[in-house]
Amino acid sequence: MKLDPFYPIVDSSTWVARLVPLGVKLLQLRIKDVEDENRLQQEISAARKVCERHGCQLIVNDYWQLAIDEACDFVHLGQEDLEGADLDAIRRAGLRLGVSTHDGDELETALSADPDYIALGPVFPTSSKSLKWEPQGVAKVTGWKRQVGDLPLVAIGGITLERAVEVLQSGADSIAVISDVTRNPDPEQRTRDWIGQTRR
Ligand code: TZP
Ligand code: MG
Repeated sequence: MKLDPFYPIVDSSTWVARLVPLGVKLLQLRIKDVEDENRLQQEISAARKVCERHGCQLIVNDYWQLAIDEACDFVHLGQEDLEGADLDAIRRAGLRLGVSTHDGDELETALSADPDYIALGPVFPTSSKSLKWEPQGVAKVTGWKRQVGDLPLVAIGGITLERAVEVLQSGADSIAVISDVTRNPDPEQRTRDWIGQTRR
């Protein structure tokens, strides 16, 4: 399976509606500040509709049951989510799975879940998430890619468009990015630039 090299992460269906029509083909909805189940479902459902209309694969962070209910494409889980998630149910529903990793032990745990991609981060310093791991650097991306072989590798953390070529050349199949797009003064133009400069 191939992943699009540009993998933006956004926190609302409003962002999905802004960016996906520009040609984004892979996107994660990562909602961290909503607890109301109905609202979460509405957000995921709205994102799903936009993605479906534009041929974009939708990855839902954390909310695997809602992702199944809304027939999304992927679920993305952190290490801490793996135990509480019904991985068989995710598979049976035909969804794919991505798992975050930050070190060798986590890579082993992630691989035992038989994921469809592995994410490694943070590659560079990031202010979008507080993490106990130091920036991993691009050499680690190369090492991870050697270990996962054909399994797609997503690099995340502090990656800007200016760093994208180096990260892809280091072995990443795809780059997940939050702030370089959503905190850019012109997120739409930045999205077009990412697509233009990364699409194979
Ligand atoms: N996981 C590891 S780094 C990170 C996440 C969610 C944040 C990435 O955001 P940014 O703004 O692209 O550095
Ligand atoms: Mg999580």
